[in-house]
Amino acid sequence: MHELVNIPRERAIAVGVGSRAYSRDESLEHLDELAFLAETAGAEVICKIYQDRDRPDGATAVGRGKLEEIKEMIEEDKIVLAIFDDELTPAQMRNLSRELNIKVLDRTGLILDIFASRARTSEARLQVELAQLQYLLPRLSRMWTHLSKQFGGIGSKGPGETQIETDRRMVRDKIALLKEKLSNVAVQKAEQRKGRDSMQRFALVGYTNAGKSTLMNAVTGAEVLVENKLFATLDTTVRVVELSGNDHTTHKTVLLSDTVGFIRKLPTQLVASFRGTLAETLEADVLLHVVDVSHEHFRDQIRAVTETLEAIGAGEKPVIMVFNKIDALPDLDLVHALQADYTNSVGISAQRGINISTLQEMMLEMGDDRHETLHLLMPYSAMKELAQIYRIGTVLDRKDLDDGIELTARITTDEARHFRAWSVETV
Ligand SMILES: Nc1nc2c(ncn2[C@@H]2O[C@H](COP(=O)(O)OP(=O)(O)OP(=O)(O)O)[C@@H](O)[C@H]2O)c(=O)[nH]1
Ligand SMILES: [Mg+2]
Repeated sequence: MHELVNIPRERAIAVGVGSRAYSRDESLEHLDELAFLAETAGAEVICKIYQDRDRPDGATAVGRGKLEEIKEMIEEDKIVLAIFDDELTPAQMRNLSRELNIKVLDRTGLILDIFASRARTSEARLQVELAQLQYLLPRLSRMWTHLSKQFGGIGSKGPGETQIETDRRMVRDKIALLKEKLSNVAVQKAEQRKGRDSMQRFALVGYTNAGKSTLMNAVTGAEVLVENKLFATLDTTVRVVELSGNDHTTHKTVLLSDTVGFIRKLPTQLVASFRGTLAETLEADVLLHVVDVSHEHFRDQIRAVTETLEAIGAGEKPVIMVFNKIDALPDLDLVHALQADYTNSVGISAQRGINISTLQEMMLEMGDDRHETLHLLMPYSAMKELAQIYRIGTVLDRKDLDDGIELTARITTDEARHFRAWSVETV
């Protein structure tokens, strides 16, 4: 396991503020999740505090009285870090830092921190850096406006303003540079994917900690990092999976990808920056939505995942609902009820290997209208086209006959039209 250096076991307080958008229960659960996030980042959450309000206070998020209470707790418990659920405005952040006199973070800042310390591949690092700068940019500008107002005379620029312009330009230049680097990576990855386009693609999606990587390992024998931590996975792993039915007559080779998990209130900068990592999900033919049914609030998690999928433009894809961790349930009543609600679903335990073969059979039966199997008789003069099929498709069978090459190949429907002239009936 990697040591997290950003927040080394700092004693922290987690603060939640109600709003009309969520019920009290929901807000309290969000606060628990915030504490879990903080623990993942390496902090030690000493206490949690919650205030019911219609909306957060404009200046300090919590009200005056609550602020005093927090100050006392900080004093008594030697707390060095305050983490607020939801995003703080630059003004709130500034006021709270001054009032509490300790480090202040908000949910977005915390998630960005975790991502920054867990990013391993160069693509993930670039993506996190981009998200961090985009988070910083508006804060940078607003933080400085009061200065320029204070110092700037009528019609002339204040010293603050020149400084902010320089800073902003530097951040913007860096953002542009990162975007360019990322688009180069995207081109390379798209090139790599081309050769695999002959296979149907399945993507694991789901709330963080639902068990996606455990399932990936169970199905493919890959060794993806599994941890009881949020955001254990930040990159995408793709593996070839051979699926065969019980009767061994049906057979299909597909691709399965495992990627970063979702969480509610996922910072929009992060989602946008992670497009590269999410490319496999965006281009998948079928999504396997993994749900931790042993989690008390799994229905909220399903909703958060569905909303994120819609936000990234993957809301219309066919989905198999995979209800995981059934081994942790007292009985199977819940799973049966869920299976009645979701037609295309299965209850499994990725960890114990329960019902994995049922899931594989569902994947096998999942229709694939993007690909077709061609049976061709190609003349020996069509060597160029033959090579093309090898490059873009999967050759399932080949016989070199006197009058040409008999070929069975799996290929995208889009490409298939170029070869249909040589189609023959199978025997
Ligand atoms: N009881 C039980 N625990 C499971 C099962 N599957 C996974 N887990 C546990 O759930 C935790 C998270 O598993 P991961 O596979 O890392 O989850 P993930 O969805 O990949 O999480 P992120 O990569 O962080 O988004 C680990 O502690 C696993 O051991 C299961 O079927 N039953
Ligand atoms: Mg994972």
